[in-house]
Amino acid sequence: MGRLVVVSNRVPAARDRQQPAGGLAVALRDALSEGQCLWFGWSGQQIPEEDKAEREVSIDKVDNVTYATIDLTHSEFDGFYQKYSNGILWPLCHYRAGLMSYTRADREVYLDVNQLFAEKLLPLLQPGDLIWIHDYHLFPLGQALRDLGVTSPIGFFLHIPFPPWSLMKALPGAERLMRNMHAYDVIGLQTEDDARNMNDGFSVCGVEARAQVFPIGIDPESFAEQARDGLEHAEVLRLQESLRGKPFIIGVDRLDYSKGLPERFKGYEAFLKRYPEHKGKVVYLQITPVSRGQVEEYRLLKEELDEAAGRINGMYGDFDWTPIRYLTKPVPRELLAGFYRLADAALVTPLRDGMNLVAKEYVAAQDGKDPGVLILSHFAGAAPEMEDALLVNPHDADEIADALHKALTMAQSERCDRWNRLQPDVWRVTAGSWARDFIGMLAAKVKRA
Ligand code: GDG
Repeated sequence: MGRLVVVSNRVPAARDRQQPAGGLAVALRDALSEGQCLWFGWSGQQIPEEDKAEREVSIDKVDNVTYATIDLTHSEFDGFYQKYSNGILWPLCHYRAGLMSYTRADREVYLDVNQLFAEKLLPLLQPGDLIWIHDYHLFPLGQALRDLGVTSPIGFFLHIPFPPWSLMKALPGAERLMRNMHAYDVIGLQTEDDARNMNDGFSVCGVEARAQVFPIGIDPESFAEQARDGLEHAEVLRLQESLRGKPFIIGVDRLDYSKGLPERFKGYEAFLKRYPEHKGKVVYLQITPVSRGQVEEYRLLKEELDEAAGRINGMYGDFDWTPIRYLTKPVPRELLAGFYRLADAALVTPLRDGMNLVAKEYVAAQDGKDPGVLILSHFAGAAPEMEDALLVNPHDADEIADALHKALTMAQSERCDRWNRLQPDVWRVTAGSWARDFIGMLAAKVKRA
């Protein structure tokens, strides 16, 4: 099999290259462990406009993986990453066209940065490479590479949802985006719904391309091991002591409007109101590290959540009880695994999500003899694989409230039954199987003439 070339907006920072800490690096760990690999993308650094002409790709080789990165100028970062990728494509793909603020100028910057990626990657490519491009930042990159004469197989995986064409066409230039997808030999999406939506778009636009389903997973063995070892960490023990045997609910989400956090807080409030027997007894820890803090929508969301947590704690709390423990700093991964293990229930209630790995991590972290209960939104990509969770509509606060009550009063035998039915898929559809399936499909593509 040829050399694997991964292209993504962000490339792991130098400090995370020896031991990947999360995200794509963990998902690709197996795939990157064999043969020579190249990983190309943005360095995470911004440079002044005047340094643009002299910028060069910087190369760092760690074992068999070569990391090749380029810097972006402030205006490229702003137009390509903040405005077009995160201010237009992200909301639209999460069915929130109303949040999208489109300008033609941002689209130009997005296309220019994709062109820049193609031009900087081109000299690094070798015959026989398999090129795997990731996510919405880089939709047009495949076509840009083809235009430069690249004939290697190129695959594209979209980590986030793809909306129905009737919604997608709200994007000016949507048809061109679809036509450019023709450049890819393999197009992967998370769920049947997403693949159907994209394929409908292809039919409407007359594009001969086909999206297929490659659901992503986690590395359940190592996550379960981290969770088992969790109690060796002083911080996990400190959390356990602070609970004093009280029922414990956990939520873990990047701060993002797709994750349904204000709706979740409303659900928790409805739970306290309608099931007052839990007041003073239950502990809910919401871990929400701030992301994309420079984008206006995210700043507003943070204010809304800060306000809601403060209000709920003021209204329902007592001198010896805080209804929501709300953190906006990240928690180290090994502690997170231990925290999940302690939790009697997890709230995973996105309004829309490509997959949602937290749902899978929570299941992997449980002790099968006395497992906690997963409360999961119908609108997470993980929902079709996880029907033995308590599935809820995140827009219905009372449904979240009922699910919380049900989870915290559920008999151990039912918790075990549900977990025993959830566990096999979490172990079967993993990060490793996802990457293997995708790369296998890509390798099977005959070289274009
Ligand atoms: C995109 C798609 C798709 C969160 N807080 C902390 C922390 N996390 C970790 C979780 C989990 C990861 O971040 C989040 O993954 P998700 O899948 O839930 O969501 P996105 O970041 O939106 O990812 C998504 C995914 O791509 C993969 O294709 O599933 O649908 O939106 O691993 O544990 N990790 C640590 N501290 C935190 O505070 N260490």
